[in-house]
Amino acid sequence: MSPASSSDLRAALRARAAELGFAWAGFASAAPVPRAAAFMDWLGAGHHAGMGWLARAPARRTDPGRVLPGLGGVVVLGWALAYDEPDPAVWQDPLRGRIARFAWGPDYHDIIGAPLAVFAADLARWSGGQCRAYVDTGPLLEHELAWTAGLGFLGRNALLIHPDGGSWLHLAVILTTARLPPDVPTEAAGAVWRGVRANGRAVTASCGACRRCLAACPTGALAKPYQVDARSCLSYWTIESRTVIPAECLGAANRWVFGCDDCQSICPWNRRLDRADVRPAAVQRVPFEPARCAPRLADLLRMNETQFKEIFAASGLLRTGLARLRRNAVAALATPSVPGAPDLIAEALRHPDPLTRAQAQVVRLKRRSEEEAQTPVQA
Ligand code: B12
Ligand code: SF4
Ligand code: SF4
Repeated sequence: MSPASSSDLRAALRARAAELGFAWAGFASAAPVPRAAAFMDWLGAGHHAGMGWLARAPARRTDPGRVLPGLGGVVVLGWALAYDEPDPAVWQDPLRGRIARFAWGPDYHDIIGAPLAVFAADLARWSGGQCRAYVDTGPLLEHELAWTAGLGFLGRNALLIHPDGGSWLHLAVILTTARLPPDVPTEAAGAVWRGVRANGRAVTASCGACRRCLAACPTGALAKPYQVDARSCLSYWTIESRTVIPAECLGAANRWVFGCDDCQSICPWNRRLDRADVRPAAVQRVPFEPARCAPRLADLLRMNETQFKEIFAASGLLRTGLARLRRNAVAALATPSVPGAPDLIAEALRHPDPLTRAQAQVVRLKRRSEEEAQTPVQA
């Protein structure tokens, strides 16, 4: 099949995306993104922390036409996920770490990669144009492209929120030389979201007066709403950073050992997937498995490579590696309520891996200074 007009092509692409399991599809303009200045300000303020790759050729990142010369249009796809609620007895257990939901199942880059490749091949064949497809790793501002493609609005938690499914989603972007007219950004489509009604009331696609995520962030990384200061974000420290996690990001960190969901699990938009009347047809369910989703901190400290690869088979944690996961487990020992933490810290201080020892040192000093601050001064 080869659609005759650009509107036929858009319709055929939407249908193909749905067949392949994508919950949402939209089309963004080939022009530079509207809020490029906000990205530049973010970089200028140093909010990208050690992610130097974000600051490399920033003008390219804000202008997809520089990534694919002759760009005619941008397709943005959303992959929706629904997660089982964690077992409270396991999740609240102070001896266990917490893994962010997106990493509970197989690596999302792999899950989305295969259907995305099929989609891009169909687009190239139908249009006769060139295509480049990305999930997460392209030199692109995926939020901006998703917003301009009408896939949702940007929340104060700095995540893309689809009004029918919340923020538990992943984005994929396909740049193409085929001419594809853009959709309308979500807010511009009207304050009331496409006629969806909750309990008979109109739903406005925005955060409104809500500020829950700002209060829920344990480290103050959302001091400036709509943008994350990665220098304080636990997701940055536990996934991206290769160095010791600094003392100021420990303690209140809720035992997160890979990523962090505090600014998402609090968000009222993330209850939408529970509602059969609004949730999209294509939603992949991910189960809660204690060993993969909330492993014991002591187990992480003592785990060897074979056990790591077995427990976290096909998971995104494999990219970060055991050494950094162990560092994160040691960092979680700064949480005051972890029973037996001093013994585990002592064990970590003797570990052969230098990163583990260095992190243990930071945790030990932090705990000691907190204990000293609490000790009454003798007259
Ligand atoms: C770098 C990065 C990070 C960094 C920085 C996070 C960030 N929000 O910028 C760190 C390591 C901290 C991170 C963490 C996470 N990430 Co991340 N990350 C990225 C990546 C690779 C680039 C993001 C980027 O360019 N940030 C720079 C900022 C400035 O860009 P921006 O958010 O688009 O900024 C715009 C807005 O701030 C807007 N703006 C500015 N002011 C204002 C004011 C108003 C009123 C409005 C409306 C807008 C607005 O303009 C800016 C310019 O475009 C993207 C993939 C990609 N290539 O885009 C994934 C991506 C954003 N991450 C993703 C995920 C899942 C996560 C985590 C949830 C993982 C986890 N559970 O731990 C956390 C969430 C943290 C958070 N609250 O954002 C998903 C998000 C899906 C979604 N629903 O939005 C993405 C899209 C990857 C994917 N393909 O699925 N991530
Ligand atoms: S991921 Fe965690 S630390 Fe980062 S902004 Fe969200 S709540 Fe804050
Ligand atoms: S918690 Fe509230 S303020 Fe934060 S993103 Fe969700 S709706 Fe917006």
